[in-house]
Order: sequence, then structure tokens, then C-alpha cells
Amino acid sequence: PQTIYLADYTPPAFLVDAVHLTFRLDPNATRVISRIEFRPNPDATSQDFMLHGEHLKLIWAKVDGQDVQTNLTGDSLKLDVPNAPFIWEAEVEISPATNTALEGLYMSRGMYCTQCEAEGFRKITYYPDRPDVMAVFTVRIEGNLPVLLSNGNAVAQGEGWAEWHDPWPKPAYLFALVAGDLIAKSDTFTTRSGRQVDLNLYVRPGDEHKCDFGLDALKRSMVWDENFYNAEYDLDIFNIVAVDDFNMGAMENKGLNIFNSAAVLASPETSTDANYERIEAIIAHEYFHNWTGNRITCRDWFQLCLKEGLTVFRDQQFTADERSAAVARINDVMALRGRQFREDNGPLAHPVRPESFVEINNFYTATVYEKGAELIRMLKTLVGDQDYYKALDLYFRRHDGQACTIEDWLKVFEDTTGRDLTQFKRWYSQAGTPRLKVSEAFENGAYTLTFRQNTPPTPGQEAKQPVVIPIAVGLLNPDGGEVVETQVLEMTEAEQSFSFDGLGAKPIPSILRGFSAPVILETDGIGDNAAFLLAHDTDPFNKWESGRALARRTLIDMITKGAAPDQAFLDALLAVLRDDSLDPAFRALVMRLPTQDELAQTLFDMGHTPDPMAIYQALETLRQTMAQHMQDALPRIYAAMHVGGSYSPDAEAAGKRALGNTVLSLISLTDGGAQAQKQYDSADNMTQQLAAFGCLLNIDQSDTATQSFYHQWKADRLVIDKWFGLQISYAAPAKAAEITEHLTQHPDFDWKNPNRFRSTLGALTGNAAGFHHPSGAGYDLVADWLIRLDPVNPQTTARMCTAFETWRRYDTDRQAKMKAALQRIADKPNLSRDVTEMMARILN
Ligand code: HT7
Ligand code: ZN
Repeated sequence: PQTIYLADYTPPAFLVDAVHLTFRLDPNATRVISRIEFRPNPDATSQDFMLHGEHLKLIWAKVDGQDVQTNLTGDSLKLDVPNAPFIWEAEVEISPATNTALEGLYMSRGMYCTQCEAEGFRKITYYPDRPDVMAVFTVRIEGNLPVLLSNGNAVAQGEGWAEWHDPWPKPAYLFALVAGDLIAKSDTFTTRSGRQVDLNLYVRPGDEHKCDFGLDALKRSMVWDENFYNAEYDLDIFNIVAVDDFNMGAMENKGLNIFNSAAVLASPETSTDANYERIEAIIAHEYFHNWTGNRITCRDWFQLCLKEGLTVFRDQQFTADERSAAVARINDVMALRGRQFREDNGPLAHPVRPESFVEINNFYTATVYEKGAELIRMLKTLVGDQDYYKALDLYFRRHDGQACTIEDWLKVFEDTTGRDLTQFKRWYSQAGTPRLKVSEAFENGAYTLTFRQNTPPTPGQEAKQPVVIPIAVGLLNPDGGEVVETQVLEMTEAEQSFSFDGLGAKPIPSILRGFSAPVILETDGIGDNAAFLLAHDTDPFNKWESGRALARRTLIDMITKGAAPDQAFLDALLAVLRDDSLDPAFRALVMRLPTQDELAQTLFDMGHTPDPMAIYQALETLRQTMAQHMQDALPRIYAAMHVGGSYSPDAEAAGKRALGNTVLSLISLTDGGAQAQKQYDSADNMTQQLAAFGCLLNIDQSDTATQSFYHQWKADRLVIDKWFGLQISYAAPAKAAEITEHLTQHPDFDWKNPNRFRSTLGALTGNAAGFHHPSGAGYDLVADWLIRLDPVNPQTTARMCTAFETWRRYDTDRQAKMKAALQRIADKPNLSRDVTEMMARILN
């Protein structure tokens, strides 16, 4: 397959002013008639007219009304055209019903639906399918279905047809069409300047009761974007559609967002607090794209972080504002470390702005999204809040209606602040997670912190240069008071010292407060302050981080030295658990132990070969020890976390349930599951039912609960996804592959549905000890299924290949087994471009 390079970018030869599309819907033979107004691009460097097109049956084509014989070469169409404005018309036939890749126009349980990002529009009709070609779309849909939707405003409709017009020029990846037997739950929103917007959430009949939260989250997002970014909505309608078959979470098509049902539908009985929180964040994310992505889009796909990093940052800000900022930040960092640090440490490491790709779908990664968001956060920390919002104002004014680059983005900050961001830009081009080592000195009342930064080599990038690191630091005195409030130190050199004068005693530093930069901080050079900071730090992130460091150390000592769980750690944890002045959600986070994957990476970084079974055993032992050590305190806290009244997903109630369920999981380790059974039987919401179900599965693969849960929920696909997933997540290492295999034979295992596939095979790859069991059964089963899924849905297959990205961490036996599984996938004839690229990079 061909590699595409950022350095090869050239502007489009022709621009598009207007697009008219007519869809005659038919499951196996949809006709798409296009009329596209082209004109030469004055900035073009070539005059070659080229249209993308994949899996299209061309019926006819005309240029300025004259039939043309086209030159079809692979996935594109080339033609000699006048060097003047002209009209292209064509009719193509496509087959939505057989489109299982879920890209382009496809069908999901009788409903027509599109997914065009990144390069799906070319599966709908011939078009310059690149984001720097922005055009005004008018769409007519003909089909015998009650609901016919496209982007923009509704222009006209009749029996079996509808017309839509989107006045905002947009790239083809933001095109959308939905048609089906759907029901709308509706609301309205009045923008700050008085525009009345109709809000509709379209769902299948039967899902109407799962819409209220999504609509409420949408309205809150609309207000928030007006308040913080002066960003107002710009159409008369904002439609959201829930679809069951979808490769990712959601898609920000202009005026017609399409959501994976799992990312929008919610009811107390069927959705957990975590589901509600995720739905709120995704609704906000997609809505915020209206400005950061749609009004201002990307020049090319290498600039993906321009819209995704910024929009993730904005949705993180929203969550922090709507819920607890401290808890939100801890959750963001856990996700970053769990997915992005893992990626940055392995064969798939790539810069936030990659410089080449084979299949762009493989670059919708944690690095582009989550690390991309961290770069925006650092910029904001460096320039300060006021200049950040000034720069954003300028960005919106200067670039509205344009397709931009990271250079445009940084220039806005340079022009606003007068700063030179040349060095900061390295964050966009250098892959890998910087290691930041710190040491200290105290003399004559002056306290000096010395930092050394180093970024390890990553594929294709051996040598790294120093990056700009904003290090937020506060100093505490030995009795726990704060002597120096948070200051941001701006590190630019490979090694750099910062001094604080006039101190009466040697302080205890709290470094990288709020996780001010996406680096790995190594504090061996400043002594052991973790227990002190867990007790005294005023920065909630570092307070949590200190607890995490203590837990990690205890576990590493148990694994590498056969040590017993550290009593001091257990006492410190118990003190936090009992401290009613602390937010329950925060306490629940402190009680959470590091993941198996995090421990494996830590051990690997320390020069050990991680043994997944030893890691699993250490975590089991520590949990059991915690349950005994805290036994007396647990019933009171469990009772105190009881939330009365009807269910509400708000942060306070959810925090109480989170801590209550954490405590329940410990209680169930000493009471044989009696309390969990009680909670399971009396739960009136999914958060409590599922947590109790998990406890019961953890004690033994409780058949009774498994059966009763299934029979209660068998009609609800989203709950049955949880049912598949939980049984596998809680499976003992030796049984995980077998249980997964057994579940893949269940009549409800609809493997072509990405949610079901992920909740089953994805749960196995997430059960680290099960996936890495020495038998190799986990590797084999996952490889078998990836081989089977690839011809059906390459995008979802390729994403799941990341389960193998850590293969080089492990012992030779596991490495050989994983490599064999990978090789088996790589050797499959006719492997998709997506998976071919993933295999090449992972095996490299
Ligand atoms: N911009 C979207 C990214 C995306 C996507 C979404 C659904 C299915 C396939 C997709 N390919 C790329 C989602 C977002 O970041 O908001
Ligand atoms: Zn996005």
C-alpha cells in the first residue's frame, strides 16, 4: 500500500462552490446523482483534475452537460477538464445493505446511515474527498421511510422525499444522511443572540425513554460554549441520531451528529454513572466540533490534532466545570497514561502530528486525541487564561470558514502573546513521553530543584531535542502548611535549576501539580515524600498521585521481592477512606489500585520482565489484605454512601455510589458476597446492579446472577453488551479465553456489531492476566477473531490490533506466541490496508 507524506501536500487543483446530491434509496442499489460546481483553484500548483471514488458503479458522467468517457484508475478518476469553472454531473450506484465496513452509506438494522470521516465520502460518489475542499451542500433524499435527514436546515419535504440545505461550506467528511423509521424526542434552545434552534434526538421506537439526558447535556454544552468561547450555534436545527452499528463513539457531521447508541442513550435502569459521564462528554465533544472542526477544519489529515486535540481539551474543560475539576483531571490523566503512554512507549508511537500514514483511520489515536489535548492545556498554562481566550477569539475570527494547519494555530498564539513558539512546536513533531528527573538542594534558606529531561527513542526518531515543559510546583513546610503556592516553572533546557529563597526549613516539594505536562516524573532524587503528600498536599491531583505512587511501590515490592503489603500504605489508605471531609468520588479514586497494564509497564521501565500472573496475584493479595485491614471501617462508610430518593446521575450522587461500590467490593471479599447479593436484589439503577453483579462474578463465576441478569435484560442490547463484557473482565486468568470462546457461541454474539465485538473480544484483551495467560489461548482466540472480522470491518479490526502493541515487554515464550499470532494475521491473504499497516508497525 501507498504511504502518504505530510511533506507532499499540494493544494487542490479545483475548488468546489456548490454540491447538489440526490439519493434514491434502495438497500442494494441506491442511486446517487451529483451535480458539482468546480472552479480552478488560483493557488493550485497543478491542473490535474482528480476525483476520489471507491466501490462505486458509475452509470454516467457529464462535464458541462456533455457525456464524458472517464479514466478510472483504482480508487480515483482522472479527466481532462477546461481550466475554467465547469459543472460535473454523475450518477453512481452503491449497495448500503452489503456495506459492513460501516464507512460511506450503510445500513444498520433497517436504517440508512453514513460515516464519512475520514475518507468515507468517496464510497458515496466521485468527489475531491479531502478536507481542504469546502462546499455548500444541497441534498434531496428519496425513500419510503418516515424520517429522511441530512445536514443543515430542512428546505422542503413531501411523501417519500425531503430536501436539505447546509449554508455553511464544509468538507465532504462532514456530510451525513440518515433515513429510517425513527422517533424524535425534541426540545428547543435559544442562542445568546436570540436564534431559536430545534433540537431533536432521533432513536428507534422503544428507545424514547433514553433521550432526556442526552438532550439536557446538549443544551448545557450549547450554553457552556457561548459562555467560555463565545461560540454560538449557527443553524435552525441540531439533530442527533442514535445508531446501533458504529465504529466509534460519535461523529460531528454539520447539524446532524450521528452517535453510537452506547454513547447517547441513557436511562437509570440501564446505564451506569460512568455511562452518563461518558455520554455527557461525547455530546459536548461533538457539539464543540461545530466550531473547532466544522467552522474551522483541517487542511489535511496530518492536522487531525488541530480539531481533535482542541476539542478533547474543550470537552475536558466542560466536564471539569460541570462536575468536580479534581476528579475530572485525575480521570483524564488515568486515561492518558493507560492508553497514550502505552502507545508512546511501543511500536505504534507517533507524533501528535504524524508525518506519514498508509491508512488515516489508524491515526485516530490516543496520541492525536489525548496527548493533543495535553498540548493545548500546556499552551494555556504557559500563556495564562486571559491570553488563551484572546488567542482563541483571534483563531475563530481569523480562520472562520478555512481549512487550517498547526502552523496557523500556533501563529494565533504568537500574534496574541508575542511569544516565540518554535520550541513548543516540537511537542507536535516529536513522539515519545519525556522522562523528567528531579533532584534537590537546600542551603542558606534557598531551595533548588534541578530537572533533567530526556525523551527515549521512538520508531523512526532516534534523537530527541528538549521540549518546553511547564512544571507547576508548590512547596509545603514539614508540618504540612503551604509555604510557596503553585508556580509554573518553564523548563526549556535539557537540564535546568529553579531556586526558591528565604525559606526557614527545607520544604517538601509538590511537583507537576495538576499534571501540568504529559511527562513521566522520576522523583528518586528527592527522597520519599509520597505518604506526606498524600496526607497534606493541597493540590488534589498530587494528593491522589502520591497515593498512587505508594500503591505502585507496594505492589512492585510484592512482585519483585515477595514483600508483604506495606502496613504504612494500608494505614494511609484507610485514613483517606475515613476522611469524611474529602469528596467521596476522590476517595474512590484513591482507593483504586494501579492497573495490571500500568504495573507491567512500570516493571518493564525498571528493567524487569513483567510476569502478568505475578502482577495479577499481587493485586489479588493486596485487595484481600485491604479488605481485612479496613474491615471494621467498611460498613459505616458503605451505609453513609447510601443515596436515597430517585436516581440522579449528578456528580455528587455518582461520587457517593462510586465510593459505596468500592467499599462493597472490599466487603464482598470477606462476607462471601452476602452484601453484594443484597445490593443486587434491591438495586433500582444499573450502577448499583452492575457493581454488585461484578462482586458476585469476582467471588465465583456466579451462575445464578449471570442467568438472572441475562433474563432481566435480554431485550436491551446495550445492557447485554455489559453482560458479555463483565463475565470476561472478571474471569480468572486460566478461564478467560475459554469463557470468551464460549460466549462467542452465544446466540446473542452478533460479531458484526462493533459494540458486541468490543464488549467480548475487547474485554478479553482488557483482562491482562487472561489475555497473557501462558497457555497463549488468549492470543490465539483474539487473532482468530481479528482474522475473521478484517474482511467485514477493517477499521474496528485495526483498532483492536493495539492489544498486541506491548508484545516486546514480555518474556521470550510470550513474545514468541504473540509474534506467531501477529504473523498469522499478517499472512492472511487480502488483508485490509488498515490491518496491513498495523501489522507492519507492530511487528517492526
Ligand atoms: N471526528 C470523529 C472521528 C471519526 C469517527 C467517528 C465515528 C466513526 C468513524 C470515525 N472515524 C473518525 C469523532 C470525533 O472525534 O469526534
Ligand atoms: Zn472529535
